[in-house]
Amino acid sequence: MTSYGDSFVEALEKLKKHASWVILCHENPDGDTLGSAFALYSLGRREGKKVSIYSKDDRPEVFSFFEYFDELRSAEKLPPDEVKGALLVAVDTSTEERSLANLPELLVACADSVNIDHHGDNALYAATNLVAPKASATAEIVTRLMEAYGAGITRGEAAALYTALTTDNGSFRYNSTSVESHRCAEILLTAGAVPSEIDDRIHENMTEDVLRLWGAALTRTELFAERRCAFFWLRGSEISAARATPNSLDGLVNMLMRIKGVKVALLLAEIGGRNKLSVRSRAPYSARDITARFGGGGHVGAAGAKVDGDFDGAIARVREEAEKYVRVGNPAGK
Ligand SMILES: [Mn+2]
Repeated sequence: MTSYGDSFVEALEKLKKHASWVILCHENPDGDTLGSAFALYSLGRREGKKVSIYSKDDRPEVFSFFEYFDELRSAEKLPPDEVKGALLVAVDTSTEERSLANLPELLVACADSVNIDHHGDNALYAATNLVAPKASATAEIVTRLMEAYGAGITRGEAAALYTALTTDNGSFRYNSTSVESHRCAEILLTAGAVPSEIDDRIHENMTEDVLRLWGAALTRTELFAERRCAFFWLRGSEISAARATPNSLDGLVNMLMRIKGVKVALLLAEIGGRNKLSVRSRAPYSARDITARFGGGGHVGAAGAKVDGDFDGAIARVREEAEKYVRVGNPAGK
């Protein structure tokens, strides 16, 4: 079973008790928030509950193989009446800002709320906060919740959860991967998830233009701070010319970690008019501490932020802050 403690039991009781669930994914939804949400959505439907899923941003097509994919609705805000009498379930969402724009209002209007997440900097904004920073994906927690729920896990739910798990822990390669990650994989494979099929959908699915876009980024790799930092960037014009979605850049920043000796990897991409910074790190450095300098956050080893200002200014600031951080700031990391 599990060692998630009282909040796990509480979340489970609330899921069982409420006849209506409103499931919320984080902005720019990724595999983990979507896979976890769709698995819960499917369980709710099987249990005869009234369920809905929302996210601020559009659904990435790469996950279109999820059952009920078309049921996800994009909304900047929800009318509070929409959550009246319902259990609000936020998945993989560390802060209220990453959810729908009026989450604080929805938290007041709903019958009850559960926040299921694995970000160590989660702001604990719900009535029940089931937050497990050691989990390599929110999907690990949801897998255990579904197991404990006692209604089984269907093949479709297993595929969604396995996708969530493997996209968040880098196909079981990142240092977040644990015995529990593999135990969850065992549960999901037993329930019918097929890893090779899922990997084909997620990774062997790039357009030629996006592959060349990755190439453009890789070609301009810069190393600094005694080659401990690696950095590249992509302009909005390049991203739109390749018809790339934010999800088609997933995993790109990790390529920099393949360079021998690199401890901090940084990608700055101009997406939807914002300068999006993605950072990866290995000990003793903390990606989260670097992104915190720009008002962002995430995990110790993987974090993100939005950098204000024009793109060229943002490039300069990222380089400067990362260099300062690695050379003089917090070299002990966390
Ligand atoms: Mn996650």
